[in-house]
Amino acid sequence: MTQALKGVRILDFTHVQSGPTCTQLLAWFGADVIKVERPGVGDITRGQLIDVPNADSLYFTMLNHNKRSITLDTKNPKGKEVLTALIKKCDVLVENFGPGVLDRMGFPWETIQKINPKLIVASIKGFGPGPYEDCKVYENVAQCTGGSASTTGFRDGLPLVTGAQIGDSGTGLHLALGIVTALYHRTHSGVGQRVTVAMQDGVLNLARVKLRDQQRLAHGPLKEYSQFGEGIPFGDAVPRAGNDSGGGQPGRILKCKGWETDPNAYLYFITQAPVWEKICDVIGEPGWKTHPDYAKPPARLSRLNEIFARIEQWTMTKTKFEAMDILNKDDIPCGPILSMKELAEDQSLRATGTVVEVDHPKRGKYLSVGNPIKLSASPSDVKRSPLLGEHTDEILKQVLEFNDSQVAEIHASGALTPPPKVQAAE
Ligand code: CAO
Repeated sequence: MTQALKGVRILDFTHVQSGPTCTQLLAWFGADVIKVERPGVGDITRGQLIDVPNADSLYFTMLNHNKRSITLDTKNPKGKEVLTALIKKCDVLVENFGPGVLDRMGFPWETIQKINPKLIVASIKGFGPGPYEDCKVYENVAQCTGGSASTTGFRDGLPLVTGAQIGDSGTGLHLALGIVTALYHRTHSGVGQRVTVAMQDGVLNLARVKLRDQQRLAHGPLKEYSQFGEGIPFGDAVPRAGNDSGGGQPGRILKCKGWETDPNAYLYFITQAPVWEKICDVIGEPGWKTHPDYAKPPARLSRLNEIFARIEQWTMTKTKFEAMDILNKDDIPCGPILSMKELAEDQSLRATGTVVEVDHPKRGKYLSVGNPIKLSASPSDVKRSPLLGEHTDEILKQVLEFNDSQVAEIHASGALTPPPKVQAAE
């Protein structure tokens, strides 16, 4: 079996989370990803949230699998020569520098196109063209400016950011799709193009059901929101909806047995209309199957608090896993709130490669999330992240075909640092 992106070479100028998510996916699909890092420093995340002394952080290792690392000072004249040579040899350049950085380095799009007209240049920025285009952006800023935070949390509480990194990793996913689309386009056009994704746009794309609700507000209250049943009027913007389901089938998070001491003893329960009669039987309310206040979905909308309180009386008698087993037998959609501990220990996720154990020469074994996208003819093999500059000489010789004296000259220029020696963790 060959890997889907075998033969594609990526010049990876990404750092922190958004860009590295994208290039890691491409590497998992078989692309040769060459990560260019600043000599001595590297991707700033190597040294952030350190848990094992002298080892790259999990923040870095979990976002940079299957890549090669070269150090290069792109502000050094010799470094610029090496970068130019790399641009000639690569299919895609991916970057998520702050606005204008690539131009200031001396590599604006026009220059890159002249060096290699087939190169695809893919960028993540915080905002697209407009009043904020020059702003630097991190994850939570994107969540706040993309419509997620204003619609997350409880109606009478603060806007909330989510644990899922929709601003960074979400935008990285969008960019990866843009890159493979541009690569496909190049197979018949023969030319490269620019691919850009703004983090604000990526988050808004993921929050599109809330823009749907914004427009529905003009035609009346949002009846599936809890506040409708509570008689609380809507304002002119989509409110925060707590744990209400974002779709047409009402749902809530309900307590399960043990909730008093276990912060994750909860279950998401959806009162899907086609299985309403089964729900009534399970919770011991057979009368609700025919009662005009409960039998049909529109009648239930103003009574959701009462209905979910009754369902919760039932879920509180079961653990989240017992409830899941009982409800699944009747095709009632539900899901336990799984902690990170439970996910880390989940054997089925290990079996599919979604959770993988990786060995690292400086930190030993650690867990990571593997490739969540499964291709039947192109499986992903997760390899550890590179040490800073681990492949510098290998790339200079193998990819750029420099001879020993040319490599020595580049080293002497101070444009890069010698590769580290790799030794197994003790
Ligand atoms: N050699 C020499 N210089 C290098 C270099 C290299 N290999 N790699 C980077 N640099 C320099 C850049 O040239 C730049 O210098 P100038 O400002 O003098 O032109 C400098 O490093 C800083 O680059 P930056 O602006 O990208 O980095 P930052 O740490 O100041 O900001 C971030 C980080 C993430 C806020 C910014 O890159 C950004 O807004 N990126 C776009 C949005 C994004 O992806 N955000 C998500 C990040 S993940 O949460």
